Amino acid sequence: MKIGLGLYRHMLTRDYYDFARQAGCTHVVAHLVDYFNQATSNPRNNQPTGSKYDPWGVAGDPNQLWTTRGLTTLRAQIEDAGLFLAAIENIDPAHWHDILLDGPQRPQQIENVKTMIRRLGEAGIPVLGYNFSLAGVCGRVTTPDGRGHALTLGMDGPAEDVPIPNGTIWNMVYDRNAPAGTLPSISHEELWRRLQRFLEDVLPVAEQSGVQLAAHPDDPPMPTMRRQPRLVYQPSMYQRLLHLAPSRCNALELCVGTLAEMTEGNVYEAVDRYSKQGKIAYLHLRNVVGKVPHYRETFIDEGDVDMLRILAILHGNHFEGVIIPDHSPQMTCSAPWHAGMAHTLGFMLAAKAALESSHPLPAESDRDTSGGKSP
Ligand SMILES: [Mn+2]
Repeated sequence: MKIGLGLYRHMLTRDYYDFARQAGCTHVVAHLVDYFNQATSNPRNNQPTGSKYDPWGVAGDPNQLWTTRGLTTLRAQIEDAGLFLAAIENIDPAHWHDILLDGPQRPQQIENVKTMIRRLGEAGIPVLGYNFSLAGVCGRVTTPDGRGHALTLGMDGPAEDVPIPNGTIWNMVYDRNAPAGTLPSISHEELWRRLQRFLEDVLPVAEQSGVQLAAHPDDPPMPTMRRQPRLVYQPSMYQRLLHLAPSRCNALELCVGTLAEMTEGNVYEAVDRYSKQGKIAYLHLRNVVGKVPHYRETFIDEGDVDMLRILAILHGNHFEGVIIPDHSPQMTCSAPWHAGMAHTLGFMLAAKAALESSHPLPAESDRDTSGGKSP
């Protein structure tokens, strides 16, 4: 396993790369969507939060796709800092809202996604994380209920009171001039059909480009949020997603915290099952207490999940991919995001060292270990 750090768009700077190296990372996962754009209730020194029904921010420019040059420059800057760029996480709602909505711009937006996948391949970036969701990451509340009164996120019950307004998708505003009104509810089967069409349309380009598509589960994993269905809200539903479009490029952005919030199944069995299949492109690590619709995010060393057991399963299944911290509660200091990430990364480094010293994998010299070295 390799240890990385996820950086939001405004964090794609040398200072943050140096911080990642100092904290022991070899890899970076980069977000190009600016979740915080023009947001009122979404501070930049935390994960994107919004509030229970307030969106994160305003989506990007529909006419500005990621360019090969921009991606290549980003990769070079990260490598210049001594790190590898493992993945780009998430597609801008401005570029694919009508794929999610099955709207009139869908054909053009399928071309958008194909173009961006080709450009990722040209830039040598091997993974695109995505989250096929209408409501997106929403319905959560921030409370000072973490250890030591840390501010943390969770659910205080279902989020069905306020449907999604027109012009909003994936918890971001893509059309500020949309007519008043709300999105009509659709069925679970309709959403699965949209996902299948999407995968069938773009996976051939992903295969040609050498780019894996990696699906995040629905966070929070409720059957519905804001009166819209969700796809992967139980661990077994990841298997349905894999069966939907068999391809080496149909893979998972497995989120341990989200799986732990699910009401069925077992997070250890799920990590074992999907890592044995070789289907985890990269992994989010986060601990929680409780399950939907009542849970809260915790520090990595507390909570319901035995993180050493999760990492031992991955190690035992020879998982070679990148693991990044997901979210952390806010630590009380002048740099809450940095402190939370450094705390999580220290735990991950110690666990990795303990696993590798007590259970070294066989034939280490025969395996590709280049990810552990600087480029
Ligand atoms: Mn996650």
